[in-house]
Formats: sequence, structure tokens, C-alpha cells
Amino acid sequence: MSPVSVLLVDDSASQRAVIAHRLEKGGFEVAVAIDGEDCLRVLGELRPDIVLLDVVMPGIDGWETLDRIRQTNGVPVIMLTARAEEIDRVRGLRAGADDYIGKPFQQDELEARIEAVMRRADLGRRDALTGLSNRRTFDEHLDSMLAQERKTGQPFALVIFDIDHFKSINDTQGHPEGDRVLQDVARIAARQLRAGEQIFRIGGEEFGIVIPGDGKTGVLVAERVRAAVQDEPREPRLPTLSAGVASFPHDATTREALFQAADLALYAAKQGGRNAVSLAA
Ligand code: GH3
Ligand code: MG
Ligand code: MG
Repeated sequence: MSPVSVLLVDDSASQRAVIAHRLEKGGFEVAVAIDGEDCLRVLGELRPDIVLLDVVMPGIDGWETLDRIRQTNGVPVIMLTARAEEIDRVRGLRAGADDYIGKPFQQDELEARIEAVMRRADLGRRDALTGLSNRRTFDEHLDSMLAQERKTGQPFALVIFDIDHFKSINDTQGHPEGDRVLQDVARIAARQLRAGEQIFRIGGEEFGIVIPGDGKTGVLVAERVRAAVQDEPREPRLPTLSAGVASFPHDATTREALFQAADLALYAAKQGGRNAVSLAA
């Protein structure tokens, strides 16, 4: 089995050196980032098994970094910080952290927690091929958006993407190339997202994006993603995408109905010739 890869995010060079050294001695593979922005940049390039994230950092702090990671990425995150008051720990767990360790910590506790988090979090919430959050996380996210926006009345849009004629890539270029296409599409789509927007792998070659705003906003985002994948300079060329968009509360007010409305719109985009975005009627 390959070693567990850790991305260590800490603005203190001395802390980074000490923790990285200990982890490497423990058999982990370690990459480092010097602050939140650097962490997000590195996550665009590497796919670590787990992120150890400092909270107090200049620029975007650990909380905001965690928010931004969770837009696109189901990677397990352990918050690692001197600020480990109960209120901080609770905030971290609620914000989508998988665990919380106060500094200073014992080396064996850190390793044991990394192993425990990987057993728990990674399998259930994250898609192993693309690194995106998976269907289960998507369902939970939609439920929590619905609960929140029923109170505030703010609209949000659901986009479902489906890769066009994807089966023919597996059939003609082989399953491994099909897998690479899925990874590339996921990465390019994730790159198009802005604050508050989140992407998930919800099926074999289907992706869901949840967007604050109405159906028109959803169509704009979907169109941006569709165009980005189409325009990607890659050989062989990537397949095109079709998308269906539906919004809360305009088209539906439950998860099932919203999903169904977006799926029907997707079906219309496919029927209309594919490589298109369609808004729920
Ligand atoms: P359409 O334009 O109508 O969407 O056609 P399609 O070929 O994309 O749709 P279809 O649902 O017939 O095929 C989807 C294929 O995706 C079938 C399945 O084998 C493949 N697939 C699902 N998950 C994976 C995966 O993880 N890796 C690879 N390589 N293929 C996958
Ligand atoms: Mg499909
Ligand atoms: Mg398809």
C-alpha cells in the first residue's frame, strides 16, 4: 500500500519543519503549504489523503480555508491549532472539519487521529476517483440548504451535469482513459466555481453543482462550466456536457422534487442534441 499523503498547512516555518519531520519519520508522505491561499493552490495540483490545517494564519484563516476546500473537495481535514477551546472545536466540527487537535500534541496521538479520520471520513463522504464530495454528501448538503433557505427564503439552484456519450470513450479508448476524462472534467468544472458554489460527483458520469441564486444564475454557471470543458486544450479532446437546471423554491421545495426537475431539464438538453444547458420548464 502506498504511504498516506498529508498536506500540512501552517504559517510558521518552525512548526512546519517539526511536524513534517515527525510525520515523515512515522512513514507519512508530507507536502506543505504556507497559508490558506497556498493550501487551495496545492489542492488544485495534488490529491493528498488528508489535510492538517492550522487555524490562525495571515490572509484567509483556517476557517475560511476550510469553507473554500469544502466547495470542491471531500478530502478529510484535521484542524491543528493552539486555539483548542471547546468553542473552537465545536466550530471546527460544524464547519466540516473531521477532527481537531490542540497544540502541543503527542506524535502518536496525531498519527492515531489521522488513521482514525481516514477510516471514518474518507470512505463515506468522498469520491476516490475525482476527490470530489460524493452522492451521500450531496444529499446531505441539499437537505441542509433546503432547511436553511426555507427559513430565509433565499433561492438556490441545482445543476446536474451528465457527460455526453461517455460510454463510447470507455468502449473505444478503454476504461482507464474514461477514468482520466472523469478526473479532468471534475477538475475543470471545480475551477469554474466561485464563493458559495459547490460541486459533487453524484453518479458514474454525473456531477451536481449547488449555487446560491435563482435558475438564471444556475444557467450562467452551468454554461460557464460547459464552455470550459469544451474549450479545454487536451488531446484527445474531452467529451461535451449536457446540463439540467432547477431552482428552489421556483421549481420545487423538496430534495426529491428538485432533483427530478433538474433531471427532466437534463433529459430535455439530451433530447435537444446534447452539449447544452436546459432550465426546468
Ligand atoms: P448520454 O450522452 O446519453 O449520457 O450517453 P452516455 O454514454 O454518457 O450514457 P450511459 O449512461 O449509457 O453511459 C454511462 C457510462 O459511464 C456507463 C458506465 O460504464 C460509465 N461509467 C460509470 N462510472 C464510471 C467510472 O468510474 N469510470 C469509467 N471509466 N466509466 C464509468
Ligand atoms: Mg448518465
Ligand atoms: Mg452520459
